[in-house]
Amino acid sequence: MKTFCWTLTLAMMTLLVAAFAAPGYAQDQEELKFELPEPFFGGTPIDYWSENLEKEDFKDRPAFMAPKGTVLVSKGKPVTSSEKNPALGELKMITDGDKNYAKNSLVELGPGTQWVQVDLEAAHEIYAVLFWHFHEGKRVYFDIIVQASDDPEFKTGVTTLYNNDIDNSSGLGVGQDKEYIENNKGRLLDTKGAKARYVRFYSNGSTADENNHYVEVEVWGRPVK
Ligand SMILES: [Ca+2]
Ligand SMILES: [Ca+2]
Repeated sequence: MKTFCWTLTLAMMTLLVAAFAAPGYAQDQEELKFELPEPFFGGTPIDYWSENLEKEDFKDRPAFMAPKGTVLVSKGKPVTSSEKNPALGELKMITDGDKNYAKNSLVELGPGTQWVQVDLEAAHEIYAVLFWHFHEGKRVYFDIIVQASDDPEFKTGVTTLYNNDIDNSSGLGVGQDKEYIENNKGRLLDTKGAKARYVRFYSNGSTADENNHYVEVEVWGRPVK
C-alpha cells in the first residue's frame, strides 16, 4: 500500500512539473488591468447599418491575459499625425491618460483618411492595443486600420493589426475586421507579441461627420530582449 501511495504521489508530481514547464502555461501570464473612462449615458440612437457592423456588446470584457512584464508603454510617448494642426486639442493628448468623453479631452483631425502614430521610442513586443475615438454618444468610425512597424514612414516591415475597411476605400488593403459602435470600453486588439517601435492608427470619418477623433490610444507591451 505504501509503495502504491508513493508511486501515485510521484506520478502526480511528474504531471504537475510537466504542466508548469509547458510553454505558455498560465503562470507566465497575468491579467492586464485596463482603466476605463466613465460611460456616457444619453444621446440619440445611431441611424446606421452595415453587414459588417458588429452587434453592440454591453457585457464586461473578459480578463485579458498577457505575458508577465507587459505594461502600458505608450503613456506620454510622442504622437505624430497626417494632420499637423488638429482643429481641436493637441496631439500629445492622445497619450496623456485622459479618456473622458468631454469635448475638452478630444483631438479632432480633418476630413478624409487621417492617421495618428505613437512612437514607443524602442522596439517592443506588443500584446494589446486599446483605443478610443470618441465615445460621447453612439458613432461608428470608418476604415479603422491599425498597423505596427519599425519604420516611422510605414513603408517597410508593416504588420496590420486591424483593418475594417472591407471595400478598401482608404487604399491600404481589403480588411476583414468588423465595424463597431464606440463606447467607454474602447476597442481592444489582441496583438500577440507583434514586434515594433511605431503603431499607426487610421480612420476615415464617422457616422457623425467627416472628421476624425481620438481621446486616447494605449499600447501594452514589453521591450524586445
Ligand atoms: Ca487623452
Ligand atoms: Ca471603407
